[in-house]
Amino acid sequence: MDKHARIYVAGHRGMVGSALVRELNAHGYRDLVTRTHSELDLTDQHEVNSFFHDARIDVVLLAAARVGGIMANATQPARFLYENLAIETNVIHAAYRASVARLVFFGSSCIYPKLCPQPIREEYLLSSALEPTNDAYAIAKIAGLKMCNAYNSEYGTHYVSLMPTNLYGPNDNYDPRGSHVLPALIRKAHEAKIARAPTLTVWGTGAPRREFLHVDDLAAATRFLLEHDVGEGVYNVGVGEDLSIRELAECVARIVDYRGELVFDATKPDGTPQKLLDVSRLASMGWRASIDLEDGIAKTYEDFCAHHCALEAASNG
Ligand code: GFB
Repeated sequence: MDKHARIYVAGHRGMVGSALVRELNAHGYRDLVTRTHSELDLTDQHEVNSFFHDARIDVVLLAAARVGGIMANATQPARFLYENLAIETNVIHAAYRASVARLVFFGSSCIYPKLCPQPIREEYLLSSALEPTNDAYAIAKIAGLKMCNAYNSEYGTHYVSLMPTNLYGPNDNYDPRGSHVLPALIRKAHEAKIARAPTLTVWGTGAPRREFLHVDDLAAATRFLLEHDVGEGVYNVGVGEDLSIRELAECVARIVDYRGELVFDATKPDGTPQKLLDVSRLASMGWRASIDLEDGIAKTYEDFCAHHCALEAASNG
C-alpha cells in the first residue's frame, strides 16, 4: 500500500483503533485521518455522509464499535445491535459512495456458532445457532461482514473483514460493568493484592476456553493484509492456542503477584464453551502472531499500573 494513502482510522481512541494508529505511524504512514466521537458521530448518517464527501479518504479501517464483555453484551442487546448496525451501514455505504477503494472491517470470533467444531474455520459462519449471551453483537458483526462481501460483488469494492479472537492490550476497558475477562482479572487481582483480600472471585465455572491476541498483533496483521493488497474475504486473526478461564486467572494472579485463593462464581454466565480460531488462512500467506501471552499480560499489567494506579493516587490524594 502507498505510504501516502489517506487512511481514516474510525475509532482511533479505542483499543483496536489506537493500536492501528501506533502501527501505521511506526511504519511511515503519514496521512492518517481521525475524528473524535464529538467531532463525528458515526451513528448519524448525515454526518458520516458529509465527512466522506469532504475528506478524500483512500482507505478506511473500521474499528469503531460498541464492544464489551459477556455481561455488557447480555444486558444491553438493543444498544449493541443498534449502534453497531448504524456505524457499519453508515460508514460502509458512505465509503462506497465516496469511491473509497479499500476498507478493513473488524468483527469478532463470536460471529461463529456457539457449538462450532474447533478450531473454527472461516467457512463455519452461520452453520448453526449463535451463543445467546452475545447474539445481538454477533448479528451486527455478521451484517457488516456480509455488507463488505456484497459491496465487493455488486460494486467492485475491495472491502476485507478481519475476525479477531478475544483481544487485550493498551487502552482496554477496565470498568468491571463492561470489561472483558482479561482486563477484569487484571484489575481484580491488583485490587485484591492491595487490599490483601484472601479470595478473588472469578465469574463462571472456570471451564470455558478462550484464545487471547494482543491488539498489537492484530494491528500488525492488518498492515500485512493492506501491504499484500488483499482486497476481499474474511480472515480469522488469532494465535491458534487457547486456555481455560481457570488457567488464565492463575496466570494473571501469578503476574500480578496475588497469592490468595481463586473462587469460582457459577451463578455468572460461562458463555460459549470454546472459540479457538483456525488461523491457517493468514498463516498460509505468511503472517503469524508474535506476542507471547504471558509477556503480553505482563506488559498490559504495567500499562494498567501506569494509567489506572496514577488515577487512583490522584483521586485518593
Ligand atoms: O471476556 P468475556 O467477558 O466474554 O468472558 P466472552 C469470557 C469468560 O470469562 C466467560 C469469564 O466465561 C466469563 O464468565 N469471566 C470470569 C469473566 N471472570 C470474569 C470477569 O470478571 N469479567 C468478565 N467479563 N468475564 C465476549 C462477547 O464473549 O467476547 C463479545 O460477549 C465479544 O461479544 C468478546 O465477542 C470478544 O469471550 O464470553
